[in-house]
Amino acid sequence: MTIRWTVLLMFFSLAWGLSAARGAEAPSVPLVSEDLIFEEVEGSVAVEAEHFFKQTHTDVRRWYITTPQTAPNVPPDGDPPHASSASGGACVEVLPDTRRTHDDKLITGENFTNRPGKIAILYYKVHFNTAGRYYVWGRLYSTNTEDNGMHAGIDGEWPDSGKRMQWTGRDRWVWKSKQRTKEKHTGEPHKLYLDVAEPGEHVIMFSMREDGTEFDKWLMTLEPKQWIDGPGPDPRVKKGQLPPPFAIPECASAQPASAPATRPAATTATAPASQPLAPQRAPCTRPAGR
Ligand SMILES: [Ca+2]
Ligand SMILES: [Ca+2]
Ligand SMILES: [Ca+2]
Repeated sequence: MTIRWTVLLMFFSLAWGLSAARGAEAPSVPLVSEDLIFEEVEGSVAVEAEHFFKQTHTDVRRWYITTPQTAPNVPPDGDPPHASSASGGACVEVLPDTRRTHDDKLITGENFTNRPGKIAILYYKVHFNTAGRYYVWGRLYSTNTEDNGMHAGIDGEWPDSGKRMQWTGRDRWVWKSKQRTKEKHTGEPHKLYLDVAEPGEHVIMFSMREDGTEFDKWLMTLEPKQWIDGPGPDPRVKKGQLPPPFAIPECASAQPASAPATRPAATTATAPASQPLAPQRAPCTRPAGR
Protein backbone atom coordinates (compact mmCIF):
# COMPACT_ATOMS: atom_id res chain seq x y z
CA MET A 1 0.00 0.00 0.00
CA THR A 2 1.42 3.35 -0.95
CA ILE A 3 2.00 6.08 1.60
CA ARG A 4 -0.73 8.15 -0.10
CA TRP A 5 -3.34 5.40 0.34
CA THR A 6 -2.24 4.79 3.93
CA VAL A 7 -2.67 8.49 4.75
CA LEU A 8 -6.08 8.55 3.06
CA LEU A 9 -7.20 5.45 4.97
CA MET A 10 -6.07 6.96 8.27
CA PHE A 11 -7.92 10.19 7.46
CA PHE A 12 -11.21 8.43 6.67
CA SER A 13 -10.88 6.18 9.74
CA LEU A 14 -10.39 9.23 11.95
CA ALA A 15 -13.29 11.11 10.31
CA TRP A 16 -15.62 8.11 10.70
CA GLY A 17 -14.62 7.70 14.34
CA LEU A 18 -15.30 11.34 15.14
CA SER A 19 -18.61 11.23 13.27
CA ALA A 20 -19.75 8.09 15.11
CA ALA A 21 -18.82 9.62 18.46
CA ARG A 22 -20.77 12.79 17.71
CA GLY A 23 -23.78 10.79 16.52
CA ALA A 24 -23.92 8.80 19.73
CA GLU A 25 -23.43 11.69 22.12
CA ALA A 26 -24.92 14.73 20.40
CA PRO A 27 -28.60 14.10 21.24
CA SER A 28 -27.93 14.21 25.00
CA VAL A 29 -25.90 17.43 24.95
CA PRO A 30 -27.84 20.51 26.13
CA LEU A 31 -29.30 22.73 23.41
CA VAL A 32 -29.18 25.80 25.64
CA SER A 33 -26.48 27.46 27.71
CA GLU A 34 -26.55 27.79 31.48
CA ASP A 35 -27.20 31.52 30.96
CA LEU A 36 -30.78 30.79 29.86
CA ILE A 37 -33.18 31.65 32.68
CA PHE A 38 -36.92 31.09 32.34
CA GLU A 39 -39.41 33.30 34.19
CA GLU A 40 -42.47 32.68 36.29
CA VAL A 41 -45.17 35.23 35.50
CA GLU A 42 -48.55 35.46 37.22
CA GLY A 43 -48.04 32.19 39.04
CA SER A 44 -47.03 30.04 36.07
CA VAL A 45 -43.86 28.90 34.33
CA ALA A 46 -43.68 26.47 31.38
CA VAL A 47 -40.46 25.03 29.91
CA GLU A 48 -39.73 22.62 27.06
CA ALA A 49 -38.13 19.45 28.45
CA GLU A 50 -35.49 19.61 25.71
CA HIS A 51 -34.26 22.99 27.05
CA PHE A 52 -32.30 21.61 30.02
CA PHE A 53 -28.96 23.39 30.54
CA LYS A 54 -27.27 20.43 32.23
CA GLN A 55 -27.63 16.67 32.72
CA THR A 56 -25.86 14.57 35.36
CA HIS A 57 -25.93 10.97 36.73
CA THR A 58 -25.80 9.45 33.24
CA ASP A 59 -23.89 6.23 33.94
CA VAL A 60 -26.76 3.76 33.44
CA ARG A 61 -29.43 5.86 31.71
CA ARG A 62 -29.48 9.20 29.93
CA TRP A 63 -32.06 11.59 28.46
CA TYR A 64 -31.69 11.94 24.68
CA ILE A 65 -33.13 14.82 22.67
CA THR A 66 -35.41 13.59 19.90
CA THR A 67 -36.57 15.72 16.97
CA PRO A 68 -38.41 14.84 13.72
CA GLN A 69 -35.01 14.86 11.99
CA THR A 70 -32.83 13.14 14.57
CA ALA A 71 -33.34 10.38 17.08
CA PRO A 72 -30.91 8.52 19.32
CA ASN A 73 -29.87 5.02 18.37
CA VAL A 74 -29.69 3.55 21.87
CA PRO A 75 -31.10 0.00 21.90
CA PRO A 76 -33.15 -1.52 23.24
CA ASP A 77 -35.97 0.92 22.60
CA GLY A 78 -39.22 -0.84 21.78
CA ASP A 79 -41.30 2.02 20.44
CA PRO A 80 -40.71 4.80 17.88
CA PRO A 81 -40.11 8.45 18.84
CA HIS A 82 -43.01 10.92 19.04
CA ALA A 83 -41.23 14.24 18.55
CA SER A 84 -43.34 15.12 15.49
CA SER A 85 -46.34 15.75 17.73
CA ALA A 86 -44.36 17.26 20.62
CA SER A 87 -44.39 20.91 21.65
CA GLY A 88 -41.52 22.75 19.98
CA GLY A 89 -40.98 19.76 17.67
CA ALA A 90 -38.80 17.96 20.25
CA CYS A 91 -38.85 15.89 23.41
CA VAL A 92 -36.40 13.90 25.51
CA GLU A 93 -36.43 10.16 26.19
CA VAL A 94 -34.46 8.28 28.86
CA LEU A 95 -32.70 5.31 27.27
CA PRO A 96 -32.04 2.45 26.90
CA ASP A 97 -35.48 1.04 27.77
CA THR A 98 -35.22 -2.52 29.11
CA ARG A 99 -38.53 -2.65 30.98
CA ARG A 100 -41.52 -2.06 28.72
CA THR A 101 -44.11 -4.27 30.40
CA HIS A 102 -44.93 -5.42 33.90
CA ASP A 103 -43.51 -8.83 32.99
CA ASP A 104 -40.05 -7.47 32.08
CA LYS A 105 -37.49 -7.81 34.84
CA LEU A 106 -37.39 -4.81 37.16
CA ILE A 107 -33.79 -3.88 37.99
CA THR A 108 -33.72 -1.22 40.70
CA GLY A 109 -31.00 1.33 40.06
CA GLU A 110 -30.96 0.54 36.35
CA ASN A 111 -34.34 0.49 34.56
CA PHE A 112 -36.26 1.83 37.58
CA THR A 113 -35.59 3.77 40.75
CA ASN A 114 -37.91 4.94 43.49
CA ARG A 115 -35.12 7.19 44.76
CA PRO A 116 -35.09 10.65 43.19
CA GLY A 117 -31.88 12.30 42.07
CA LYS A 118 -30.04 9.04 41.41
CA ILE A 119 -30.36 8.50 37.65
CA ALA A 120 -30.38 10.96 34.71
CA ILE A 121 -31.05 14.38 36.25
CA LEU A 122 -32.14 17.30 34.04
CA TYR A 123 -31.65 20.90 35.27
CA TYR A 124 -33.51 24.13 34.35
CA LYS A 125 -33.04 27.67 35.71
CA VAL A 126 -36.14 29.70 36.56
CA HIS A 127 -36.56 33.19 37.98
CA PHE A 128 -39.59 33.14 40.23
CA ASN A 129 -41.30 36.48 40.86
CA THR A 130 -43.65 34.86 43.34
CA ALA A 131 -42.87 32.51 46.22
CA GLY A 132 -45.35 29.79 47.07
CA ARG A 133 -46.49 26.21 46.53
CA TYR A 134 -46.31 25.28 42.85
CA TYR A 135 -48.07 22.24 41.42
CA VAL A 136 -45.76 20.45 38.97
CA TRP A 137 -47.18 19.18 35.68
CA GLY A 138 -45.43 17.19 32.96
CA ARG A 139 -46.39 16.19 29.41
CA LEU A 140 -45.44 12.56 28.70
CA TYR A 141 -45.95 9.92 26.02
CA SER A 142 -46.17 6.20 26.75
CA THR A 143 -47.21 3.34 24.47
CA ASN A 144 -47.50 0.75 27.22
CA THR A 145 -48.26 0.36 30.91
CA GLU A 146 -44.72 1.39 31.92
CA ASP A 147 -42.38 4.22 30.81
CA ASN A 148 -44.52 6.76 32.66
CA GLY A 149 -42.84 8.02 35.83
CA MET A 150 -40.30 10.63 37.02
CA HIS A 151 -39.25 12.59 40.12
CA ALA A 152 -39.13 16.40 40.57
CA GLY A 153 -36.81 18.46 42.75
CA ILE A 154 -35.60 22.00 43.41
CA ASP A 155 -32.20 23.55 44.25
CA GLY A 156 -30.49 20.20 44.87
CA GLU A 157 -33.29 18.93 47.15
CA TRP A 158 -35.80 16.19 46.42
CA PRO A 159 -38.75 16.78 48.76
CA ASP A 160 -41.31 14.02 49.33
CA SER A 161 -43.93 16.06 47.47
CA GLY A 162 -41.87 15.82 44.24
CA LYS A 163 -41.39 12.04 44.31
CA ARG A 164 -43.14 9.50 42.10
CA MET A 165 -44.74 11.67 39.40
CA GLN A 166 -47.18 9.23 37.78
CA TRP A 167 -48.91 9.30 34.42
CA THR A 168 -51.79 7.36 32.95
CA GLY A 169 -53.07 7.44 29.39
CA ARG A 170 -51.49 5.83 26.38
CA ASP A 171 -50.52 6.54 22.78
CA ARG A 172 -50.73 10.31 23.05
CA TRP A 173 -49.11 13.24 24.84
CA VAL A 174 -50.71 13.58 28.25
CA TRP A 175 -50.43 16.35 30.86
CA LYS A 176 -50.59 15.10 34.45
CA SER A 177 -49.76 16.32 37.93
CA LYS A 178 -50.20 13.26 40.12
CA GLN A 179 -48.21 11.50 42.81
CA ARG A 180 -48.20 7.72 42.96
CA THR A 181 -49.16 6.59 46.47
CA LYS A 182 -49.60 3.25 48.20
CA GLU A 183 -53.32 3.79 48.10
CA LYS A 184 -53.49 4.79 44.44
CA HIS A 185 -50.89 3.53 41.98
CA THR A 186 -52.35 5.61 39.16
CA GLY A 187 -51.54 8.75 41.15
CA GLU A 188 -53.40 11.33 43.21
CA PRO A 189 -53.94 14.91 41.97
CA HIS A 190 -52.73 18.00 43.86
CA LYS A 191 -50.10 16.01 45.77
CA LEU A 192 -47.24 16.68 43.38
CA TYR A 193 -45.75 20.09 44.20
CA LEU A 194 -42.57 22.03 44.94
CA ASP A 195 -42.38 24.88 47.44
CA VAL A 196 -40.51 28.00 46.30
CA ALA A 197 -39.48 29.62 49.57
CA GLU A 198 -38.18 32.92 48.21
CA PRO A 199 -38.54 34.84 44.94
CA GLY A 200 -35.43 34.84 42.73
CA GLU A 201 -33.47 32.30 40.70
CA HIS A 202 -34.00 28.61 41.39
CA VAL A 203 -33.01 25.37 39.67
CA ILE A 204 -35.80 22.92 38.87
CA MET A 205 -34.76 19.28 38.38
CA PHE A 206 -36.30 16.09 37.03
CA SER A 207 -34.79 12.61 37.37
CA MET A 208 -35.66 9.19 35.98
CA ARG A 209 -38.04 6.81 37.72
CA GLU A 210 -38.85 4.53 34.76
CA ASP A 211 -36.65 4.11 31.69
CA GLY A 212 -38.23 4.70 28.28
CA THR A 213 -40.19 7.71 29.54
CA GLU A 214 -40.71 10.35 26.83
CA PHE A 215 -40.90 13.88 28.26
CA ASP A 216 -42.08 16.86 26.20
CA LYS A 217 -42.63 19.84 28.50
CA TRP A 218 -43.25 20.82 32.13
CA LEU A 219 -45.28 23.44 33.94
CA MET A 220 -45.34 24.80 37.49
CA THR A 221 -48.44 26.67 38.58
CA LEU A 222 -49.70 28.20 41.82
CA GLU A 223 -53.25 27.44 40.74
CA PRO A 224 -54.40 23.86 41.45
CA LYS A 225 -55.55 23.26 37.89
CA GLN A 226 -57.68 20.31 36.88
CA TRP A 227 -56.68 20.01 33.26
CA ILE A 228 -54.25 21.34 30.63
CA ASP A 229 -54.98 21.12 26.92
CA GLY A 230 -52.66 20.80 23.94
CA PRO A 231 -49.05 21.92 24.19
CA GLY A 232 -49.81 24.17 27.18
CA PRO A 233 -48.63 27.74 27.88
CA ASP A 234 -45.66 29.33 26.11
CA PRO A 235 -42.32 29.45 27.92
CA ARG A 236 -41.20 32.92 29.07
CA VAL A 237 -37.53 33.89 29.16
CA LYS A 238 -36.05 36.20 31.78
CA LYS A 239 -32.51 36.16 30.39
CA GLY A 240 -30.67 34.44 27.56
CA GLN A 241 -31.56 33.09 24.15
CA LEU A 242 -34.24 30.49 23.45
CA PRO A 243 -33.45 28.17 20.50
CA PRO A 244 -35.98 28.12 17.64
CA PRO A 245 -38.47 25.22 17.56
CA PHE A 246 -37.63 22.22 15.38
CA ALA A 247 -39.33 21.86 12.02
CA ILE A 248 -42.09 19.26 11.90
CA PRO A 249 -42.34 17.20 8.65
CA GLU A 250 -45.39 17.89 6.51
CA CYS A 251 -46.24 14.18 6.60
CA ALA A 252 -46.27 14.04 10.41
CA SER A 253 -49.67 13.39 11.85
CA ALA A 254 -50.84 15.70 14.58
CA GLN A 255 -51.95 14.28 17.91
CA PRO A 256 -55.14 12.36 17.14
CA ALA A 257 -58.19 14.40 17.97
CA SER A 258 -60.12 11.19 18.40
CA ALA A 259 -57.78 9.81 21.06
CA PRO A 260 -59.53 8.45 24.14
CA ALA A 261 -60.84 11.33 26.18
CA THR A 262 -59.47 11.30 29.70
CA ARG A 263 -60.66 14.75 30.74
CA PRO A 264 -62.64 14.49 33.98
CA ALA A 265 -66.35 14.77 33.32
CA ALA A 266 -67.07 17.38 35.96
CA THR A 267 -64.26 19.87 35.97
CA THR A 268 -63.55 23.51 35.42
CA ALA A 269 -61.23 24.13 32.52
CA THR A 270 -58.94 26.61 34.22
CA ALA A 271 -56.00 26.32 31.86
CA PRO A 272 -55.33 29.33 29.65
CA ALA A 273 -55.86 29.01 25.93
CA SER A 274 -53.18 26.87 24.34
CA GLN A 275 -50.30 28.77 22.80
CA PRO A 276 -48.64 26.39 20.34
CA LEU A 277 -45.08 27.25 19.45
CA ALA A 278 -46.03 26.77 15.81
CA PRO A 279 -42.84 25.14 14.54
CA GLN A 280 -42.16 25.42 10.84
CA ARG A 281 -43.14 22.61 8.52
CA ALA A 282 -40.35 20.77 6.73
CA PRO A 283 -40.22 18.17 3.96
CA CYS A 284 -41.05 14.67 5.13
CA THR A 285 -37.99 12.87 6.49
CA ARG A 286 -37.52 9.91 8.74
CA PRO A 287 -35.46 10.29 11.92
CA ALA A 288 -31.97 8.93 11.66
CA GLY A 289 -30.95 6.04 13.83
CA ARG A 290 -34.30 4.20 14.02
CA1 LIG B 1 -39.12 4.59 22.97
CA1 LIG C 1 -39.27 1.23 30.74
CA1 LIG D 1 -40.92 19.76 23.76
